[in-house]
Amino acid sequence: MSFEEQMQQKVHEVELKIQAFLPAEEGFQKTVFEAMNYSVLAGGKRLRPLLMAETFKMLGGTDEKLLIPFMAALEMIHTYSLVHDDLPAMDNDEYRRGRKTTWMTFGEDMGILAGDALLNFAFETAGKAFDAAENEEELRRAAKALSILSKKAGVYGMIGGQVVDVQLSGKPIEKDVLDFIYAMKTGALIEAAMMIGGALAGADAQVLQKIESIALKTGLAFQIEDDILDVTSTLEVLGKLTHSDEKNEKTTYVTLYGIEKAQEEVKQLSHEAVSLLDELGGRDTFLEALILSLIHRKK
Ligand code: GRG
Repeated sequence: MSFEEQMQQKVHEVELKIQAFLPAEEGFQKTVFEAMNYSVLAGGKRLRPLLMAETFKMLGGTDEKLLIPFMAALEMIHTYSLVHDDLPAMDNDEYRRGRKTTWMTFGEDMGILAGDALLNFAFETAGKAFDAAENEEELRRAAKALSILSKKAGVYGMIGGQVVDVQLSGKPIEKDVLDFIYAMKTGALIEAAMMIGGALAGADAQVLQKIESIALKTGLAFQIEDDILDVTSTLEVLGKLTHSDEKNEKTTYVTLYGIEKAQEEVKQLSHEAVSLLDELGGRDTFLEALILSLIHRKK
């Protein structure tokens, strides 16, 4: 099977796993359930749950009962971040994942509430891993995974990065501050994905630290490619309007260095990530191919 065929199959399997945790659209608060499902089911690349599952496998994990709730939880947190990022007070975007953004479809109030709801529901979902745990060791691994998830999604992770990003929109930014924003805003959830996969497979602190560095490089490369696609792609391919960074007067790797140099940086960071992965036994794994495939992604 080619990499693309394997990828398609794996994404389909991830979709089914996530769907199983989504709320039924019923009750007086039905609208918020519809808005949550609308945004999650719009179909993203599912990169974070995929990275989680592939890191888990690479490190010898087999029993997926703790892993699956965390895969769904992380995709819910990622989706909430997109729903809020698209709001008028943030990037004010009209399209996401090939359809109208959640706030455009359900109103700004429901956009805010659906994002809040997804964040909270993510932790309810992750909690299901504790119900599935059958012994002390599994409970310990689930607790480690939960602590990674909460930290990386919060003020010392994704939200922290978003705060600096929002505050500095329209202002010139030095490279070190831009790197901070990228590491936190985008890198943190990629780190969460791979570290949780590792923690659930029973990786020790030293291995988790190495995974964090691999994920950081992968996350930085991913965000720089996102900058490039924002100026080179189209709404049809990307599923969201392009030139969003220009509209929001954001400093990016493209505005600082130009497309070619930014692309070189993506390559460099991805290859560094892969050589660190090899040290952990990741040579010729699907995970390695996945990280490298992001260099030339189209969306
Ligand atoms: C707390 C009010 C409030 C808002 C939070 C934290 C936050 C808003 C937004 C996070 C920042 C953000 C959206 C970073 C961008 C990271 C990024 C490149 C996202 C796109 O990820 P893809 O390409 O998306 O994996 P798909 O749709 O494929 O899942």
